[in-house]
Amino acid sequence: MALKVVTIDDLPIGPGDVSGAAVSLVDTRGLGDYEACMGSLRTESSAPVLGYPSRRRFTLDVLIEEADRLALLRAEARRGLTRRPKELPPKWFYDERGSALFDAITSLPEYYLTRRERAILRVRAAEIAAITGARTLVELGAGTSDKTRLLIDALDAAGTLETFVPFDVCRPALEAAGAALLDEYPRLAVHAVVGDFDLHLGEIPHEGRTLMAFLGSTIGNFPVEARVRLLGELRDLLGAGGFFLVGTDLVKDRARLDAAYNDSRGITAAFNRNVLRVLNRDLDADFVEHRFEHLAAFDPEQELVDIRLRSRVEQTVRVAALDLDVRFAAGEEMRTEISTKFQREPLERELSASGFAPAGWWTDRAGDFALSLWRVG
Ligand code: SAH
Ligand code: AVI
Repeated sequence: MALKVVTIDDLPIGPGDVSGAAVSLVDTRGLGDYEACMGSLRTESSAPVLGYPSRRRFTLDVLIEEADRLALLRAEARRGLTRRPKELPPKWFYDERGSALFDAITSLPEYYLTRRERAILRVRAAEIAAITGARTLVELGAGTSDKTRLLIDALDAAGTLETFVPFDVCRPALEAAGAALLDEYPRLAVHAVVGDFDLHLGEIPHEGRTLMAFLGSTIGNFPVEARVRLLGELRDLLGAGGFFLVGTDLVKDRARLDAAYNDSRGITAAFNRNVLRVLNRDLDADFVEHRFEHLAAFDPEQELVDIRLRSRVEQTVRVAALDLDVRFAAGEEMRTEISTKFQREPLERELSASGFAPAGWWTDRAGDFALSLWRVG
């Protein structure tokens, strides 16, 4: 697959200019319409503003363009819908609507993960900044980078941070977050990268002492073999002396886990079914959402929450872009995500085996969630 890198450089500078330009980048584009996006980009620099560096930069590298994204979706949907049991990778949840639904999940009363991780970061960010002295902060699966601001604040206060590199498959999320960050951090360069964990990790730019953060327990969405592969790639990318900070949800009482993925307002169900909308829109499919039921249950043997869509009826779905008719039996289940829950010792063994040495382990007071820091040996 040919990948083209588009770099948007040197957006206007100064507090008013930057926020205005960045917001208009997001607002004026047909989101998801990448051609229109490219057409609306401006490259200009204006006079220095007192108290600000003479040039500030917002760079957006697009490692996966729309045509490549659609080709990948076609390949992964064909593979997933024709195998038994059927399965779809979770990356396809995250169009603009899916990212907004995930954001809504993070404030649900049942979904404790985000609050717990934020609580740890509030207390530990300064310590993490002191240990790492990072000049570059990379964030994998950055989304809104909301909690990450605690790390940025601490690294900024320590005076080491120069560049923030949010990496995500969801371009609208990166654009919105980039706009806000430029406004909030006048000294920070933001180099956002639109890419896929499975394809583009090796192309993430980073200079000097680097801290790579993978928050939210997104690492738990990888099956174990893919997770081990990912850790090896991150170790190689970081090189000796690089730091890896990872958020992991911990094994706990089954009822709380089940509740976290079956919220009473149905937001998680809508998030799960969003993948069907993505297939309808991008592959000209005719899934009817209410014919699929959201299922999520903790599997204590595998220590993961298994997230699926179950066909309520026998039905055939047409996926026109694949020239494919997909038959679902009544009650047939299709896996859309796993969310692994971790324990300290096995996780330490896995990271050590991948070449990382422990540099910090912190949990919230209830012991629900862990944030751990690792140094490449
Ligand atoms: N880090 C944030 C968001 C977590 S949601 C938090 O802690 O709250 C998971 C994020 O990973 C989403 O923003 C999604 O777009 C991104 N993501 C999922 N699969 C991806 C993939 N294959 N490649 C790159 N990003 C991916
Ligand atoms: C992004 N990821 C860590 C979330 C999780 O908890 O596994 C995604 C999610 N799926 C359903 N609710 C939240």
